[in-house]
Amino acid sequence: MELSELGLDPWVAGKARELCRPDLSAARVTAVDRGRYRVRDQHGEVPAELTGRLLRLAESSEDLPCVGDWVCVRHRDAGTRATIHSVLPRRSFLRRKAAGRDVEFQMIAANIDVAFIVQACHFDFNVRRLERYLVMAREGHIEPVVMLTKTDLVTAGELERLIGLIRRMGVQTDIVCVSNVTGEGVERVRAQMAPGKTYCLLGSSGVGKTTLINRLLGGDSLETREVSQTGEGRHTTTRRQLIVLQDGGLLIDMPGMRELGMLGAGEGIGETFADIDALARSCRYPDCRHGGEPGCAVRAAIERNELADEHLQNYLKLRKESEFHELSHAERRRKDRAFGRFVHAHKKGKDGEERG
Ligand SMILES: Nc1nc2c(ncn2[C@@H]2O[C@H](COP(=O)(O)OP(=O)(O)OP(=O)(O)O)[C@@H](O)[C@H]2O)c(=O)[nH]1
Ligand SMILES: [Mg+2]
Ligand SMILES: [Zn+2]
Repeated sequence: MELSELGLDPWVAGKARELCRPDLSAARVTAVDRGRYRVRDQHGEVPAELTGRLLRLAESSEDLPCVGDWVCVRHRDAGTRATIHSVLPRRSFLRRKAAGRDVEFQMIAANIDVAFIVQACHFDFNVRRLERYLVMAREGHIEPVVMLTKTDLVTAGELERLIGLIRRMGVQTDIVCVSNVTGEGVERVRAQMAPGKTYCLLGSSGVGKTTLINRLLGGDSLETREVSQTGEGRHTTTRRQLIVLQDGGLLIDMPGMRELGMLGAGEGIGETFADIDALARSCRYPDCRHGGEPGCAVRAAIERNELADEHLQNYLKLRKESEFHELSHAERRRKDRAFGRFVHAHKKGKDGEERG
């Protein structure tokens, strides 16, 4: 399998030529499971570990490889294992705020072209959560597509209603509907996926992500939940892995997300709420918070029933969270850098040979 079939594009290929010299080669991280990695290149897939140097130089978990990353490796033991020496720059990424109060980001996956934001029509459907995922994808420069699963559990009328709710929130992305039970829509998903492009399935536990991948693979090679459940309970998929489909598309399966922390960047928010941003340009005050100021064009649109109030509320909430994280993230980065300089100076002074 050529590296381009594994998703290597000219931009990353250029980075690889520059950074994997002189005796390393490029490979893609296909699985991550608590510190254990697998990488794949034109020779096949092998287990891999990080060099001590990579671990030492990492300032935060964001600097460590995640599934979908391109890395520079050296093969060992007659090509049966590899060591990962560095992570190539990411073209796109999915990340979230790590659990806990600390402001640190956790990389979920990298170098993805399209993220399917998956919600089940039954029990799981929630437009606010959907918007959060849309922001998350766009912030990481990934094109989102909404996917509704388990359509076999609702009537056609109910499905129409759900799609209407999504559209009412100003969501203009594609919406695909599938049932893994009847197979409806599965071929449409397959047709949307191009060879050498990377896709991921993002959504709560139990919505049918792995079941869909199995259907696309035409078998049941991946573990799914035995009995049909409502979405509560344990996670079936526990590791993130990149799967190569027969038609050449690359698909990342991941565990459902329990906690969807908010990420930095107003960028993703701006794109997801483009309708509000456009209206806001006509507000009387340039710094209007749309909280009842006179001449507010956003409020006026809600009054005219052209904009859902819930959509605005979600926007205001996400923007507030985002501003908070932006600030604390910047603050933390600054401290980290100061700390890094301290360690560096300290090492230089104390033991000059501690290097590499
Ligand atoms: N009725 C119905 N049930 C489905 C459909 N797709 C999946 N299921 C069932 O939903 C349950 C959960 O499916 P999984 O594929 O394991 O869900 P998942 O999204 O991979 O869950 P995690 O791995 O925990 O994140 C299983 O019992 C499936 O059989 C569907 O389209 N319709
Ligand atoms: Mg799964
Ligand atoms: Zn306003």
